[in-house]
Amino acid sequence: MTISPQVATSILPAAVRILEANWNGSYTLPAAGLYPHQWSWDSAFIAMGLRHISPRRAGQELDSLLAGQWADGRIPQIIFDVHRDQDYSPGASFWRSELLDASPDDVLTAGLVQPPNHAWAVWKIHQADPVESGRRRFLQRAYPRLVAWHEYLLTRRDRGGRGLASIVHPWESGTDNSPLWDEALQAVPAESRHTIVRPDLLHADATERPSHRDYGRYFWLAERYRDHDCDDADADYPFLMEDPAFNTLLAVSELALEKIAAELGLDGARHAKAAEAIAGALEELFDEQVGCYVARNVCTGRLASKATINGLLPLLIPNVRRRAELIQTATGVRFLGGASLLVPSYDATATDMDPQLYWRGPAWFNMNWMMVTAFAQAGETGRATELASAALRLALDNDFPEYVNPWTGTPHGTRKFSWTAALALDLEVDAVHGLL
Ligand code: 2M8
Repeated sequence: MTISPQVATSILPAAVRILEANWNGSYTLPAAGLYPHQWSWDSAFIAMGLRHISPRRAGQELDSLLAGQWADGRIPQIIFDVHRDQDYSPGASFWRSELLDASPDDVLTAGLVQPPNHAWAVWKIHQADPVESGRRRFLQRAYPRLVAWHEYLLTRRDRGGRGLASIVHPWESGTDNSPLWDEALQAVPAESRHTIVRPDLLHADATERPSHRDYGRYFWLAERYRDHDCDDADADYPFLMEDPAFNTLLAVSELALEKIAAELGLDGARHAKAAEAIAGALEELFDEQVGCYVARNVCTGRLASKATINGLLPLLIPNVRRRAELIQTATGVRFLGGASLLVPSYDATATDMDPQLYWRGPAWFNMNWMMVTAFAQAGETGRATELASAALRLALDNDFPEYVNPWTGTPHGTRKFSWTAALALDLEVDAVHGLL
């Protein structure tokens, strides 16, 4: 991969400065102002970059996340810093996890989860320094916890009974206000009992964040889930979605568990089988009309027939059956073919695509990093290189923004965003080692 010498020499110090500034002693804040706690899938992405600076610290990042795991196996969406409860909503005082037996005693957490990219991260951290990892018994400690996490998702969360995990809230997808959830959210009342405060709007423009109406529904769902003790047994719960991105990460993480098991001298065959079963079940979510995978509403059985970045991510699964169609869609007018610098989060041809509104159009660095990996894996090295170069340049030129306009590169959301810095660092290291 060719990256300009100026970018190559500037990414490392600039990214390290951000990761240092956002490190709070045992984990990395996604962004100091907007996101003042530990977020689940952020930590895994951040650790994938941190491993290049300090494999030990990358391990600590995951250790502190796993300390928040519940007895039922779930890894929570957020582990709260109680000193900053007023800085983010909903916080620890909303979730009241201390009242539930299944939650840990010593940390307060949200009841929801986020996409399962953790085993993938754990394996990468181990590979960065197997000696250090071995000394800390990192894999030995993480493996049973990760197995319990996946078991939770494939049992309690298989609400559709088809071998895919369901999300119970848009926040669980990580792509909060993606158009994939619009139709299903119509069944959710827009008024919550909780008074909604929006500390997020102190740090990002209201035109770039989910609306107050979206928040009404988010809080209504969160209250309903919390008030049912977060037990996943609420028969009439109105929002259950099978997300192709969430389930892709579960399959990719099962493949990582296979490798971790082998490293520990255990039989990893069941993990390979689980990955294959998830990939097989995902096939039912392929939508010929839009040329990618879509989400299924478990409550109604309907498919949300929209082309989003979530639906391209199954390209990360080795031997995915629809590889050719996915590459065609990703490089066609709906995504990169529309003269985009980076892959947008939503169909560039959709009339409601908004290039600056959160997960309804802008390009995100974690998603583009996964697309670089997917293209490289599929043998599309030219694409991978081009995308990685654009991501590195846009990250560096714009102070590592949360997301950008995919056509112009204009930055949006918060800046000095940890996963942007960490994943840019990872891309640069791969580039330097000729891995792209
Ligand atoms: C965003 O989500 C949080 C809720 O989890 C929010 O909007 O307040 C999403 O971009 C999510 O993917 C990310 O993990 C989180 C923290 O960076 O922010």
